[in-house]
Amino acid sequence: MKKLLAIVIVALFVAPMAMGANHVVNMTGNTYVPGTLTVTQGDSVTWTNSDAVTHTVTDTSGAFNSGNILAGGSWGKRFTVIGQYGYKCNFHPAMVGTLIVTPVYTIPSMTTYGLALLALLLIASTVLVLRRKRAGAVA
Ligand SMILES: [Cu+2]
Repeated sequence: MKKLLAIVIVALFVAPMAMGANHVVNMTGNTYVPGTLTVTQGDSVTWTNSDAVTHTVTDTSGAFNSGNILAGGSWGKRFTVIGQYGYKCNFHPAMVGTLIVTPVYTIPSMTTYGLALLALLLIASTVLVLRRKRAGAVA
């Protein structure tokens, strides 16, 4: 029973982070599009350089730095730490963007997370019923 509970807890809290979505920020006309992007903890973001000049994705507080992203190139990173990140291009001071990483636990709708919870509860209760039947505890 304790083992099952541990599996359920790990599945609920680790699985959503492991299944992070992918987002794309386009660099075009010396602008990040979208300029502000909100993602969920564990998601990945890929910056794609559609310009004919080199850009960077450089966090203003030093949390990350892409290095040079050549024309047509791209750079990606997975974000696991919650927060608001202001970033800029080292070559174009007016080229700025914001990335907001929100906690994985605040998904407000019955989407994948809710369905996974329902499935796990169903499995857990089925296992419990089967165990009781085997033990002869069910009248
Ligand atoms: Cu640039």
